[in-house]
This record gives sequence, structure tokens and C-alpha cells, in this order.
Amino acid sequence: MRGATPELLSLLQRNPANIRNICILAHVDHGKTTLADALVASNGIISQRMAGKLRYMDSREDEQIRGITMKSSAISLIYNYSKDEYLINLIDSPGHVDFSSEVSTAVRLCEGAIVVVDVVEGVCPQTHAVLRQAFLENIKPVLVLNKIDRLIVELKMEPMEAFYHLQQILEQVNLVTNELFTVEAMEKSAVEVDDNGGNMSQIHEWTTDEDEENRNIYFCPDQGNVIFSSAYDGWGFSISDFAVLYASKLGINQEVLKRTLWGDFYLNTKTKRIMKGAQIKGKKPLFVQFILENLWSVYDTIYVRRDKEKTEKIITSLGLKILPRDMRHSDSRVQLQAVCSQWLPVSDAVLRVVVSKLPSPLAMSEERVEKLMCSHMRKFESLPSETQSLKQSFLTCSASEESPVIVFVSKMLPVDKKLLPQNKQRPLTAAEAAERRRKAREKMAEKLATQNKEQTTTEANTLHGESYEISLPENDTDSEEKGPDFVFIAFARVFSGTVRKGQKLYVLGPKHDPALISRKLQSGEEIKEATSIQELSHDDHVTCVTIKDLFVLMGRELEEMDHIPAGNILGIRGLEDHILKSATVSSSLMCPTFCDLYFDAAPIVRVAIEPIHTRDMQNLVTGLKLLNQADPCVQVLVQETGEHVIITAGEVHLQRCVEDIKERYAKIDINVSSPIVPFRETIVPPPKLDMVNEAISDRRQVLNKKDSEDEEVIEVGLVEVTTINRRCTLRIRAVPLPDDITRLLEENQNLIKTMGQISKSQGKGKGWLEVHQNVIDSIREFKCQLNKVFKGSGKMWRDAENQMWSFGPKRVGPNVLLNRVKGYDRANVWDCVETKQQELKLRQYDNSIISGFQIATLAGPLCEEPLRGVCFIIEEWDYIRSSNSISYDEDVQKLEVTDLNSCDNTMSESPSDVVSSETVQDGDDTESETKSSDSESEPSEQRQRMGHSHMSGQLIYCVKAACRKAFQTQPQRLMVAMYKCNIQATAEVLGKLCGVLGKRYGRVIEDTMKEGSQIFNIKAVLPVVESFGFTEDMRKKTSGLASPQLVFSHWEVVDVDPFWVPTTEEEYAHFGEKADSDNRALHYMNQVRKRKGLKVDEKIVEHAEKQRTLTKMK
Ligand SMILES: Nc1nc2c(ncn2[C@@H]2O[C@H](COP(=O)(O)OP(=O)(O)OP(=O)(O)O)[C@@H](O)[C@H]2O)c(=O)[nH]1
Ligand SMILES: [Mg+2]
Repeated sequence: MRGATPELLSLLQRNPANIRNICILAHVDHGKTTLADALVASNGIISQRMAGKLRYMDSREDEQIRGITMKSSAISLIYNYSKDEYLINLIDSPGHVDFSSEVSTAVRLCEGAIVVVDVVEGVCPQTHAVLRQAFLENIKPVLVLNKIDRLIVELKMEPMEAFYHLQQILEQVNLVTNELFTVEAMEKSAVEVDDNGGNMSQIHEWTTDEDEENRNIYFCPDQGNVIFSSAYDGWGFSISDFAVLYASKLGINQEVLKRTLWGDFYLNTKTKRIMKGAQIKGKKPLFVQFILENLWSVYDTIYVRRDKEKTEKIITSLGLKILPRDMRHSDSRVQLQAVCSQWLPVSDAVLRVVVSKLPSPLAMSEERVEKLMCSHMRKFESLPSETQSLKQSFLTCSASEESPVIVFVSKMLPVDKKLLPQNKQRPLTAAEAAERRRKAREKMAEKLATQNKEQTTTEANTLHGESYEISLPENDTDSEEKGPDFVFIAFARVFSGTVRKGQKLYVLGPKHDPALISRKLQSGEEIKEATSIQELSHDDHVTCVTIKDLFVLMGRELEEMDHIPAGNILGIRGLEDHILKSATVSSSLMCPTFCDLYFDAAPIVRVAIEPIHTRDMQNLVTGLKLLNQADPCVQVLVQETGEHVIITAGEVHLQRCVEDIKERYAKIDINVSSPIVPFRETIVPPPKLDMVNEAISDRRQVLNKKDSEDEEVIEVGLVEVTTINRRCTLRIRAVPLPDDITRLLEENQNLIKTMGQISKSQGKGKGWLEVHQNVIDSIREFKCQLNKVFKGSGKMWRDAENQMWSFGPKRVGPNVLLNRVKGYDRANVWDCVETKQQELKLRQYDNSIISGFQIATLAGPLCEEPLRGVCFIIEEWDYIRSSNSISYDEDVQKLEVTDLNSCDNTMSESPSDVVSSETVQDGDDTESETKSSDSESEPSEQRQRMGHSHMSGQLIYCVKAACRKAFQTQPQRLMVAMYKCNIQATAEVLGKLCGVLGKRYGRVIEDTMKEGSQIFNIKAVLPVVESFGFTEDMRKKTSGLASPQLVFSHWEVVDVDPFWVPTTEEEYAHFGEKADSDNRALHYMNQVRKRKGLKVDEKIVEHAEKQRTLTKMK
């Protein structure tokens, strides 16, 4: 049988009780696709011999080449179990961290999951992540402990050792489950406490039926939700499979065996009774005696010792029929696979567990339905009653005509047009073939007659060619030439009702709100029925679509259907104008949109893309639009500079996106910029050692020169500036923030943002009491933490938290502006939550100081990257000419008016000093603004306003310049973003691995040996900027043993001064006069400067003659 016939599929789809929608989840390379192969082979879609080698679900060429899955794809399989036929809709998902969004799209459509764990590698970061995903979506998992053959063949464990090892792995997995469960239970109890007005007796309620819950939540072989397997060798089993086998052999009750085959039980041979306490009494547990030892002996006989005679015996005793060609095969692994896959077929073991342990679509829990129907911000009860009543449709999963159609589309799948059933070549019948041949011959004869040329060879070739051409439907060849050669198929699931071809349905956008629609309908307003997203106005979120084609997804193929009932996974054609990435489709406008998918990895790697030929620009734009639609995770944007930028989850994802743009979506040649990696700039306390580790006795002198008229360095870190109009003087100091403070600021970024919003709303007169008490408490707590750290950081930080003027950049960043101006008692950032004793007035232009600080922290002097961990202190803020003690507030208006002329003069005198265009208008602009401004307004008013903007602009510029200068007088450093990665490697490759890491400025921070194995678990960090090609390099150097997964961790200072030059004799001796040996910080800095088009100081070739001498001497 080659898969199921459409008729059978259609029949099974109508019985939800016998449907299982499941996905396979795991860390990368743990064997998902290999396992899927075995399941696919059980339906005859691929041959048993090719199972595990073909990786049928990896249909993309690059998936096959790289050996990793990059997208989730579905297939429908049939399974017969105890006289019933089941329909298994299976989704294989990728395990690589870059494609974790594809996992999100898969779990949303399923009720159950098969979580695969490689028993050698154990629980890895993505195992953790997928278990969490399954948990968040309320779907039930079963566990497959895969690659057990590696314990025998590679690690050469004894059965007893392997048993303890498997126990450990199981414990690790259950630990993760336990963690997830506990957090959820605590959150739930907290909500209950809130709902009950703080009734504390509710807190422990969830623990009462803990035992009952545990049985469902944990993976226990005796519960039948764990499968032991080697997908590669084609075998697998669960405890109950062996319980059935041994029940009759040993004469022991099957149920007793199910409970005791796994665990600390042994068989007392004298009494023929099963006893507890195998470990203490030094006995062999049943699992070892009856299962593992048998397996080990099969491997030993067939694979290791290649004992032909004994192999025959095993085959007969197990009652197997192995094909002679398999037994003759020179590779003993093939023989082993032939025997094992017949003895304990993995597909049977897995599918048996799937149908008996995983829920059908009918068993969807109320909790899951409510979660799907409304986001966590909103209560289910707050939805309109018609919407609430839809919950019943989800629960009954009814396909009847009366049930509303509810479909969720989780992604848009690009499918080759050639694969559409309409365009598929079908084998010709004998009569058709004869007719075609006759036609071809006639055509050929005509051709020959006109051309009068040689025939024989041409005839054969052309005949061959034409028969192929004709077999394609003619009308379609035309349409293919016009549009792209792929179509979007919506990857979806029917939750209620039956979807039919030609049916008219609503596509509900993410902002669709049934409550709003209900109000509109009540007031008799018409709901517009747009036919594509483009037609929607900004407050419409519903489009109307007629369903074109429906498909069952069959791995690499599609099976066309007329209708598909509730409870099934399907493909829908014709939604590309209605859906960007995901959507809800329904026959009812009262249907809410499903809650958002949980995405684990945020896109971080950004590159700019441009066509090689400018004429291809339009194709690129269209291509990027298609890419954005097809990929759940990629972000496509156009920067202010006009550059097209894509942001991807990682290097592998980036490569796939670029390939897709070139080959599929835009079909043009493109230039891809090297990845744009963010840096940070900071200052550090003066170093105590020089570059050759000698103590620095005297602080190097900071040049105390006056760079310009308006700027003066008073001492290291302190700068005095005067505005161009010479009215205002400031003293600004830059100091490194204590590390703990910077970290606190970063961790509390959201809180800082909220503080800003509260202050803003207070400004609008809303009052602070409206803010939720929780928020106020956390802000106060944050202040206390800062206070504690500042206290422990030395005298200079005393009371610093009360002097905080602003955070930056963007008012939320990890840099601080402090106010230490004598006599200026300014309100601080905590004002939003503190009861005010008295109203503290802000000086005029206070905001300009903040703006200057924001600009300075947004782009530092090294390479215009944001600052991190820098504190700027305003120590003085005066008027130079305000000697006649006029207070600032009273004085300022007069000053501005009188100032105007002098200011303009100053500017025209020194045009190079004109403030930067991004902050303030220059003199000319103001001039033109004056001319064109409203002629009716009072000239003096105008002048005042102008004066104000001038003064404000000048101040912003001054603050920015002073901050920069103060920053530059301190030891400046570049900071790099660091990835953390977990690598597993054997002892032999450890050295090479450290070598690869070291070359890329990474380092190992922890290495532990896995118990009971030769494998090391290594935690390392590595700069993001050095990470490109790292995985590939690592695989090559360690013969594919170590495969790291990179995740952003933190920022780290590159401890080299980018401007360093040798000064001491030792330094000269060590680094030479030019000090041109690699300065890493300088190298990064120059790279960024070049990319941004900033000036770069680089020596090109010096001492060329020296190189010549070298060659001569050869
Ligand atoms: N020894 C052994 N190797 C296995 C087994 N199962 C899979 N493999 C090998 O592990 C590698 C990865 O297998 P895949 O099935 O592609 O793994 P995957 O989980 O689908 O990987 P991604 O989709 O990239 O996350 C392949 O080389 C397989 O041959 C097994 O049971 N034993
Ligand atoms: Mg795979």
C-alpha cells in the first residue's frame, strides 16, 4: 500500500475519536526525522530499507545537504490497532534553535507530542524548550528515549550500566516537567488568592490531588508513556510490549509485569515471585534481565561478532522471516536492522502508545479552549455571550452543518506548483500512450517533410521529449510562466464544523474583537467585507474569502479533498491575500482570534540586502514580502537609510532566508552585507597594569588643552562647556557606573519605561494614584536595591539614587544622568511614586539637558554605538554673564530676546561650529522660518520663541559635546555581545574544541563530565561578532562531535584600549614601534566605522621595503 486512498482518508477524518494530531519534538539531531521515516515506512510510502536514510520529511534540498530539519511539515498516516483504524496526522518539527518558531506553529495544531531524547546527550537546551512549548499549549507528551544503540555500540556499556543511565535520563526529563508544573501551579494558586481577596487558605489547594496529577504529568515507563528505541536501527518498545510477551512465558500476570518490568524489582527464581529491592540485594532488575540483556546479545551476535550460526538461531527463535538478500548483505548493521525492525518494529511501538495514551480531538480540555480563545490579559467571562458559547463547538469537535466553522492557520507554506495535484503527472493508460505516440509520429512526419533533414536519431530524441511535454496539462504551463512557480498553502487545523471547497468564510485579523463587531451589528452598522488585506481600513480587521482548494498534507505531496471536517490538519489554497503569517478563519464573526503563538527565539542577526543590478529592485521588494509571509520568524524592514534589512534568528536561519530570496522569492542575484552586530561603548576605571603587565606608576596625563573656545577639560573625566552664545556654562563629569548598578538598570528596563509613562501621565494631570499598587511597590523595591548597591560602592555614590535626573538612551537605557548642581533642587526620577512634600520647580531648559544626554548616550565617540554603564554628573549649570544675580527663571526671557542677534553673529563667524543638524536648526533655517512665519503674530513674541529654540538647541548640543568629551578623557572601551553555548563533546576532541573557542576569543566557563559516560558537558561564552562560521568550524575540527547552540547571554568589555600605543620601553620591545600587532578593539571599531561611513584612521602600507628584504633573503 502506498499511503491511504483519498476515500479512506475522508472516511477516517469523519471519526474524531480515532484521530490523533501529534507532533515530534526534540533537541537538534536527536532523531525526530529518522523516527518519522519509520512511521512513514509503516504506511508503505517509503520502503522499510530506506527508513532512517531517506529522511522523507526533509523535503528541501538544503535540509538534506545539511542534515537538519528547517521547517515543520505534516503527513497523514493510517494505523490499525485492536480492530480499529486510526488516522494519525503527524508533524515533524525542527530541533535547531534558529527554527524554534516552526515548533510553535506545529504544537498549536496538535493535541499530543512525541518528545524524543537522545540517551547519550540527555536533556539539552531545546529539549527543555520544547517541553515548555508543549506545556504552554496544554498538549500531552509521550517520551521516546532514542539512540539506545549508541550505549551498546559507541559507549560499550554493560546492560546494568545502561539501565542506571536510562534511569538518570528519565529523571532529568521529569525534573524539567516538574519545574514547569510547579511554576504553573504556583501561578494558578496566586491567581486564586487574588480572586478570593487574598484568602491564604487557598494557596496550598493544588497540592491536595498532587498524586493524581503526577500520574499524568510525569514520564513513567510503567505508565506506558515511555518508549525505548533506536530509530536508526528500526526497533522500539514500551514496557507493556514486553509485559505481554513475558506474561505467558513466566506465567505471571500481565498487569503485575507492567508495573514491575521497570524499576527496582527482581525475580526470585526459587519462588517464581517478583520482589522489590534489586539494588540493595545486588540482584538484576527485571528490565536488565529480560529486556536489555536480550538486546545486548542480539547486537553482540549479529553486529559485533557476526556469528552466522547464532544469528540463524536468534531469527528462528524469534519467529522472524528475514529476506535472504538482507542476510547476505556485507554490512552487518543492515543484517541487524533487518532483524531488529522485524522483532520490535519502532513504528508499532510508537503508534500503539500514541493511540492509547494521547488524546483525540474530542478530549480537548476546557482550559485549553479558554486559553486559545482569549489572551491572558483578558478574562474568558468578559467575552460576548455568543463568543463564549463557541466554546461548546470546540469541545464537541462537531463536523455537522450547524456547527460554526473555526479554523486556525498557523503559517503559510510555500509549495511548488508542480506538486499541486492538478499539475501532477499521472501515469498514462495504454490507450492514451498509443494515441500520444501516434500524434507524435504524425507531427514528426510533418516536420520531416518541411525540413527535409536526417531523421533516425532526431526522431527518437524528439519523440521522447514530446511525450514528456504533452503529459503536462497545457493550460497550466502557460500560467506557470506568468506567476511565481510556487503557491502559498495555509497550514491549518479545523477546530469546529466542516470546511468545504467554495465556502465563504471570514478571515479574522489579530486585532479583530467580537465585542466590537457585536456592538456594530446591534447599532445596524454594516460590516465591510474586504477581499484582501490591502483593502482594509485601519479599524477593519475582517476579510472575506471563498475557499479555493483543500488538501490533506502528505509529506512531500498533497492530496486534494472536497471537504475536511473538524479535528483534522489540512492545507488551504487561496489565502495569500488574506493572511500575513497566521490567522483565524471562521464562518462566524463572533469567533475571537486565537491567542498569539508563543515564540521562543527573538530575531537578532541582521543583514542588509541589495540587488546586484539596480533594475532588480522591484523584484527584491516583492521577494522580501513573500519571504516575510512564508517564514514565521523573520523580520523584514526598510531602514531610514533606505536599506532593506532582514532580521533572522541565527546564522543558519539567515543562510536559509538568503537562499530562499535568491532561488525562490525574488530569483535575482543579491549582495548580502556581513551581519550587523551591535556593540556598546563604555568607560572603565584606569588600568593598574600596562600591556606587558608592568604596574603603571603614574597616571598618564590627559591633555589639558583647550580643544576649542567652548570646551575645556578641567581634570580626568570633568569637562566645562559654554554655549555658543556664551550665556550658559556647564560642568559635566563622566564616571563608570558600578557593574551591579548597570545590571540592575538592564534587568529593570521595563520598570524604568513604566516610570517614564507614569511621569508623563502625571504631567497630563491624571495623577499617580491610578497606577496599580503592584507597580508602585516594584518601583520602590527597585529604588531600594539601587540604594543598597550605591551604598556599597564608595563615598562618591552616596545618595546617588536621589540625584537621578534621567536614564539613557531612549530614556530607559543603562546609563544615568545625575544632578549635583548646587542650589538646584530638582525633582528626581522617583517622583512618580513619591508623595511630594513641596512642588519642586524645574528650571527652564531642564529638558534640553536631558535631550543632550540622550543623544550622547545613543551614539558614543568610538563608533557611534550606544553607551552602556556610564554615569554623567552635571556639577555646575551657570550663566557666565549673569553676574548681576538675576535668577535664572526671571532672567531667561529677557536674555533670549537680547541674545538673538549676537547668537546669529556667532554662528556666521564660525560655520564649522554650527550645531549638528539632527538636534537643532542652524541659523539659516531659523532665518527662513522667521520670514515665512505667520505675519499676524507679534514680532516680539516670534523673537522670543526663536530665542527659546536657539537657546534650547545650543544647550542640547553643548551637553552632548560635553558628555562625549568627558567620556573621552576616561579610558574608553568597546563592549561585545556574548553568546552562551552548551557543547557536548568527548574527551578526545576537548582540546580541539578549546582551540576553536580560543581562536574566536571565547572561553570555557564550566566543564562537567556526564555521569556514566565519556562525554563532557561544556558551557562556554563567545562574542557574537566572532560567532559566524563557528558551528561549521567546530563540526569540522571535532569531526562533527560537538554541535553548539548559540543563545545571547550578556555584554562584555573588550579589555584593550582601542587607542593604545606603546609608551614604556618594555612595551616598545614587545609590540614594536608601530604597535601594529592586532588590536582587537581597534579592529572591531574600525569595522563598524567603515560600515557607517565614518572616518577611519588606518595605516595602509608602511615600510614596504622591509617586505622586499624578506623575499630577497629567501
Ligand atoms: N545511532 C543512532 N543514530 C541515530 C538514531 N536516530 C537518528 N540517528 C542519527 O542522528 C542524526 C540526526 O537524525 P535526524 O533524524 O535528522 O534528527 P532530527 O531530530 O530530525 O534533527 P533536526 O530535525 O535537525 O532537529 C542522523 O545522522 C541519524 O542517522 C538512532 O537511533 N541511533
Ligand atoms: Mg529533523
